[in-house]
Amino acid sequence: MIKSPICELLGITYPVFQGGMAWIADAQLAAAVSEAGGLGLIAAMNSNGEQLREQIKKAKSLTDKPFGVNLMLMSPYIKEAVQVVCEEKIPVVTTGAGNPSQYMQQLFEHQVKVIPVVASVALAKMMERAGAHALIAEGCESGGHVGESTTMALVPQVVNAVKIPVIAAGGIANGNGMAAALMLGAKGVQMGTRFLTAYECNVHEEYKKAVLKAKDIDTIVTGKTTGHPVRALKNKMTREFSRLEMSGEGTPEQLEALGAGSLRRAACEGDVTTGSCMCGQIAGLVCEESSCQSIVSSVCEEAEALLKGAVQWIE
Ligand code: TUI
Repeated sequence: MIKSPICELLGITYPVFQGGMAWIADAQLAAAVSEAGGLGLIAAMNSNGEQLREQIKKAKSLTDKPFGVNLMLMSPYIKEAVQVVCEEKIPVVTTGAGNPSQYMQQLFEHQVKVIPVVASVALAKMMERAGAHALIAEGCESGGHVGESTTMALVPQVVNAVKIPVIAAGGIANGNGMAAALMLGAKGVQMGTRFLTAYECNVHEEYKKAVLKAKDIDTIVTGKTTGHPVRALKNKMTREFSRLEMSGEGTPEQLEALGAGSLRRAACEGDVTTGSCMCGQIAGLVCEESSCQSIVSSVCEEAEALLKGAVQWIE
């Protein structure tokens, strides 16, 4: 069985995190991933304090295993979310799309472990100095808000730069990806796209269908010119966004308006034409729906078999 120091740190069975997907990662998904032995995470992004508390209470009713909360640092409700996490004695948070420094002291005072998502060595070092318990190094293969570096290049450089455990994210959806991540020096993996088509994932059916249909080259990053680069499935909205962005025709206000509410429209209403289906480049590998239990255990079993078989390369 694959085990790593991150399992002991968090009291989980398998070193597999579920991505904190905004508008998607709810109590049901987080509880199912934690029940499967991984680390489930509720996305705080879409909720105010009371809505987040409700989701936390629901997850607690569905599992006795540890689960966490993902704090999206650009959220208008970030302060409330941190407060609720502390009050509800959540054992671990991951953070995304920014620098969580200003919230870390409060979280540490409430014994919350902090695992920031980083997209650069500079932020990784800063987070280690600030007391982070581990890091998630997320490459630009991932869906949603992305940095510049690929997982292949980012993970070993972050691993080299810090002493705390590093979790790899971006472009991982099966045992090959997990085995590769461990060989890059990661102590575990985070997957988002793979969990989009889990039975327990409440994302709209049309969004699931779009992910299942997607091929290797069906995602695109828009928003590089606005400072909010986001990877999503190519559709009418991303084509229009790209055209406005590339031609220089679109004003920042126009681009902002095109993006506003687009993830919620796709994830909750199933508008996969003018909504944003945030999704990673590995979508082409995600071809069936399955339970979180089978996702977590099959990815770990595949990785274990591959790692055991790797002696074939040694003479
Ligand atoms: O956060 C993510 N992925 C996300 S957040 C999100 S919500 C959203 N909705 C609509 C439009 C835009 C966003 C959807 N997907 N991943 C973690 C992540 N963090 N990836 C990259 C980073 C990151 C990038 C720069 C973290 C820190 C950073 O620098 C911060 C600094 O101040 O140095």
